[in-house]
Amino acid sequence: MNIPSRSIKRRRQRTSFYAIPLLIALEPLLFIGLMLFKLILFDRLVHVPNMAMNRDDLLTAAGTLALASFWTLWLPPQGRRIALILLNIILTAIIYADLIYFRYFQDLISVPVLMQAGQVGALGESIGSLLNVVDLWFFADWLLLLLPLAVFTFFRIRSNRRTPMQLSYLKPNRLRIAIRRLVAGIALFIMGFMLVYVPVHKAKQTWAAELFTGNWWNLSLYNVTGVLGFHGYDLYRYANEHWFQNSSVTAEQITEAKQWFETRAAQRKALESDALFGKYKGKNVILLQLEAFQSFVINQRMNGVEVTPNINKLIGSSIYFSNFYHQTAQGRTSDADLAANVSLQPLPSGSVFIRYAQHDYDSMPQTLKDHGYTANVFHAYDGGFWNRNMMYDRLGYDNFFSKNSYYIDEPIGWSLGDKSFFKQSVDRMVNEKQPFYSFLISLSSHHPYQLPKSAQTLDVGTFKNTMFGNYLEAIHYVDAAIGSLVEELKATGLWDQSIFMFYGDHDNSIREWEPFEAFLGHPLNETEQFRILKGIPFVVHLPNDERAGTYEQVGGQLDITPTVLHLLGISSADQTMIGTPLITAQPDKQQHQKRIVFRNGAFTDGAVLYLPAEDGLPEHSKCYAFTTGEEVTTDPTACNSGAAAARLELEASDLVIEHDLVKSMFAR
Ligand code: GP9
Ligand code: MN
Repeated sequence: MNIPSRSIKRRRQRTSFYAIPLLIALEPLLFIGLMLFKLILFDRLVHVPNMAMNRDDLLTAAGTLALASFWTLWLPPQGRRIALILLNIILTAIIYADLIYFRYFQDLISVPVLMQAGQVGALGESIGSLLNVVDLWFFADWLLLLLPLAVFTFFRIRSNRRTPMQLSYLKPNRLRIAIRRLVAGIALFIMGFMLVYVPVHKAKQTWAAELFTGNWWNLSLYNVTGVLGFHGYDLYRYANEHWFQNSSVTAEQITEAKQWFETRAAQRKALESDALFGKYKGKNVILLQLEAFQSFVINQRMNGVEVTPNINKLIGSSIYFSNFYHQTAQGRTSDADLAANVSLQPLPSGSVFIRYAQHDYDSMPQTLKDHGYTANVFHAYDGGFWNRNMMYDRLGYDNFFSKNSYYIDEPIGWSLGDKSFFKQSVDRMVNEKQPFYSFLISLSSHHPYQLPKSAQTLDVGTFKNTMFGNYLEAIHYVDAAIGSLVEELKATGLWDQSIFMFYGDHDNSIREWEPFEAFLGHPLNETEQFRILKGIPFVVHLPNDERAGTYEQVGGQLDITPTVLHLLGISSADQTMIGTPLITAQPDKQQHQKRIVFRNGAFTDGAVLYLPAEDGLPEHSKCYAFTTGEEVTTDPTACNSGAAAARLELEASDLVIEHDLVKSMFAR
């Protein structure tokens, strides 16, 4: 055997001093470069408006790749190469799966999606149409680089195994190599961490303060963290909520919740002898959820012109609840949807649609389907928003018609104008098997309420070009859209065959009271402010204009499903719901026992309004007379029992949602 001279050995060792770290870094850098190309390609192909990848996003993406691969630097050369090849294959598969999923659902795959079979299964039939030739770029490196590299590594390992002694002289001090690998790995980790942490932290401090708490859309997370960052966070979120958080629930808690829901169900059961129970059996149900539609605009005029002329007219032939309130929290539109269709309280943080879409619920669509109805939901926006694709599948709808199902022939705000949205939705309803339940979610009156010039038809005077003025214009437009919708339903003959209803989802997020006071013409005390902030219309039109009138009894979104089931004669005595029917033959009789509970613990029963203190101290809470707004001083305990009952309602609701106990509350 040829033993190299001492000087040759030294030269080789010197070369390896520089070459080894370089070699160590070269392959991960190549890996990061290749994967960055795929992430950019992904971003171009999904093409989310206002979210195109910029230079900062590119650095964040490089950071996530560094975090995914830093540990490979601790492995010996062949091991590192194999690990990087495997990592490339896995990450490419994830990115490409996301792309396919996005093309269908306008959303990214999350852990709950994978747990919910129906969701991914829906892709099956359309998979062919979701593939594109340009996608081959995702796999080009596999062919040109990885395959030859894998073959090379394979033969290298084999020859090394055969002649281990021949190369041994090349190995300088093993300890030194190990230290270099360790340092290189740690350096890459720190670099990756900083590249991800700094921009995410900056976003959280500025425009995306609620990014991780009240998250509403996977794509908004993607916009900050990139696709791999999103999956990292999604995994963490799932593990935290399902495995690490104290998820134990005691038998005593379950018994208390059971008793609570049984008592509420018994109240509904007692009303089954009511004359209106089942009076509208078999009728279609058309329910509209109107974006940011508050009730303070109803029956008001601007410079002599009615702000909501069509609704005012409709109220004349419908049941109008003038003391009806939204019960939403951070989950905004999705909370309203949950309240109205599931009759449970929203969570104190985040949205049930996002956090617990894999749990079971007693929902209006499913219950109606169990009674022979077809149930469809219509909303002309991206199906992934508020995790609707998943949640609607879970709630039992037959179809979710999202943005892809509509022609955007009247672009307004985020998407399609409500006029065209309603029109196109009715076109579908006409061909639907009856009886049906149609749930329509409008969008044109979404913050910041900026309508195209052609749709601004209300003279808002001094409010012109203010947020409040824009809001009034948007409301006026939505009112006109409802007017056309009612005409359309009458023309198709569906009007008399249906219970037609609408309600607002939440307030308009305008927090200064001056424009409200100027509009209403008087100053507003705390009770009035609360009632305006939470007040939304609830209008129910029954066939033949039956029972039309204005009803002052208090009600809230959680009462919508029980009200519908009552009219249709479907028992909800074994359903885990909080609300009670609002439309009964003798509504006044019920009034004294009705309590509308809000997420922060506030409540009203029509006599008092209890507002808990923001600092949580009971002595700072307020108890007002509901109608006069005067603080109740005669009886300091007037709100105490109601406040305690409100807390019990919220606790029972949270318990069944978070621990997936809805279906186990009643023996069925
Ligand atoms: C979007 C719409 C708006 O699909 O429902 O949601 P919001 O921002 O009002 O919660
Ligand atoms: Mn909304």
